[in-house]
Amino acid sequence: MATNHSGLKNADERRQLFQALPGKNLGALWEVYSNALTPEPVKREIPSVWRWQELRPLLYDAARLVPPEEAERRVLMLLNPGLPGLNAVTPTLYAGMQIILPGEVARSHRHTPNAIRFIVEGEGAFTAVNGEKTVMKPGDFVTTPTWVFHDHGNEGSEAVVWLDGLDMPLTTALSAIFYERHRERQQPLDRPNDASIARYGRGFRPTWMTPPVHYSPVINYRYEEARGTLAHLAETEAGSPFDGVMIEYINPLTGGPALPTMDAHLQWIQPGQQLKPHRHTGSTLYLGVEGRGVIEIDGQEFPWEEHDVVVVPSWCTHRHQSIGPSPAILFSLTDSPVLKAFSLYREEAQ
Ligand code: 1HN
Repeated sequence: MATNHSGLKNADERRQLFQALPGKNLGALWEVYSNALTPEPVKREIPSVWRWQELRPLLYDAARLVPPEEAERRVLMLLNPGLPGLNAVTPTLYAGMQIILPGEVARSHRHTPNAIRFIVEGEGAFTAVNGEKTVMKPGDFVTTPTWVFHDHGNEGSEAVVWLDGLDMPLTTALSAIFYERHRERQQPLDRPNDASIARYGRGFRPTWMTPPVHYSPVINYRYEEARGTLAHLAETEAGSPFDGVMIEYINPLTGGPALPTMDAHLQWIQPGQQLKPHRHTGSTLYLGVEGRGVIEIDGQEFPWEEHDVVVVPSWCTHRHQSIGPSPAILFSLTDSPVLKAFSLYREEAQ
């Protein structure tokens, strides 16, 4: 048999092989193997901060200049500079600041991405979910799970602003986006206001009702209660060495996260306290709620004040510290339920 393993002939054939691949939608794995399988996560998203002082005037300009008829939701998106072209703050999470003026309505619709709100400022706006209305106050945590109709309105006398968090980049990556408008601008309300809090938010379960369990039946977790719980714990407990005194917003039917893809927490860092550094998989969005602090991310300091947003990418070492005489209170949202569901969650003290 003729052998042609050697020399030029082989090199020519290799070149021909490489040239033939792209036109056939083929690629050589051995060329990219070590770029694809790295010893640790290689992040495209960048640790980032959005300062409320800078964002707020732009949001109020948007409220003045863009009428609600033009914008289904009047939102300034928080875009991670490391993810150009994506409406994303991390590879899985979307975040934005939404403003609604007195008298305005944000029309009713539903979509497959799960969403949360955390109220930043103003009173008198409401969210309606599944026929139930909840009037929101600063610090309230509101859930609008996958595929439930939701709309907002402002029946008060001041602008209301909240942080929106959605798992939209994940849903998009999975090609599972569906969206539909309600036939009415506002959905009909067929349950008492705050019915879900009265029915499921107090440690009881109506025995004959069978709500879905893959997301929390509670649509509003009040700040007063979350903060009161933290303050109570902080009197006697040191909490976690990495997160301080931290509580999870849970689905009362399962004890798990409020939404299947996103877990939300509120944490209290004592005045003058510096916590220990750690890292874990899953990306996290922090919102300053009270006081001031610093998040050190991979050696870089990100000071935060009230309503600033800071993003900590997956597997970045981070360390919390409070600044000043008051406790530092942070809200956070993470995609960790997804990582945990697929055995991809890892955590390390540093
Ligand atoms: C949405 O439905 C809301 O309901 C807010 O307030 C932000 C961002 C992307 C897609 C849908 C809302 C959103 C959104």
